[in-house]
Amino acid sequence: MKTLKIAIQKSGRLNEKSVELLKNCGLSFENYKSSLISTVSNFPLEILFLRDDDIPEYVQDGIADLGIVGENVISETEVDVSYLQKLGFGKCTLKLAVQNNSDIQNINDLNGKAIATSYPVILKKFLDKNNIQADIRTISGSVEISPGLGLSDAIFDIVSTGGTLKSNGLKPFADVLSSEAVLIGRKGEESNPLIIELIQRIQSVLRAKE
Ligand code: PRT
Ligand code: ZN
Repeated sequence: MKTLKIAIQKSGRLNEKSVELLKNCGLSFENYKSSLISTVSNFPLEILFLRDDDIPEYVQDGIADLGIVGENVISETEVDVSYLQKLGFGKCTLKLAVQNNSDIQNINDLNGKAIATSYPVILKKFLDKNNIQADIRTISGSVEISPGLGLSDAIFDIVSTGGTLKSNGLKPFADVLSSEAVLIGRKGEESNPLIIELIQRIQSVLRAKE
């Protein structure tokens, strides 16, 4: 049977938990910081270590059969993949936030305002759905400093503890999307027995944690 490929984050917030999950599934593999690919010795599986942003497209295009990535990244890249299993880690919420002294109190106050984000696709959908016309400023990082610099009136960003917002003098006022790490697969491959076996192992690891 054809060896499966699973794409996980190379380094960052999801890397460690993704590796731990696969190891807890009884998969045996080397995890060198420098390697981009690792072969599992006791299951027909290869692990690809990638930037999280690339994982949805790799799975959609069939370069990887499976992937572990945040739901926020899947929504932002608008790929067509199947959601196989929520994994219970990497939990966060995409929120709108403003400076503590801002006049903006609810989403309708965003009309005509500038919002900084690294998630323009998700934000645009949310604003359109709520009939709000705002100027989306896409920046790739350090979104939290943009209101203080006068670059935006509000931000739309990932929040987990809220500590980063607080230390930048910001307060959240609307939750838009909650997210956690999920196992995704290429559409049409759901009946592959190796994928079914792997999902069963993952589910029993998750059940044992409950
Ligand atoms: O290098 P690569 O592109 O692979 O990684 P990355 O830098 O794009 O992503 P990374 O490793 O930061 O996050 C990977 C995934 O973890 C995200 O896509 C989310 O699904 C999930 N996740 C969970 C988070 C957070 N929690 C989180 N708190 N991603 C980012 N943050 C950041 C947030 O952007 C903000 O700057 O942490 C800050 C806020 O944290 P709090 O705790 O202060 O609220
Ligand atoms: Zn990324």
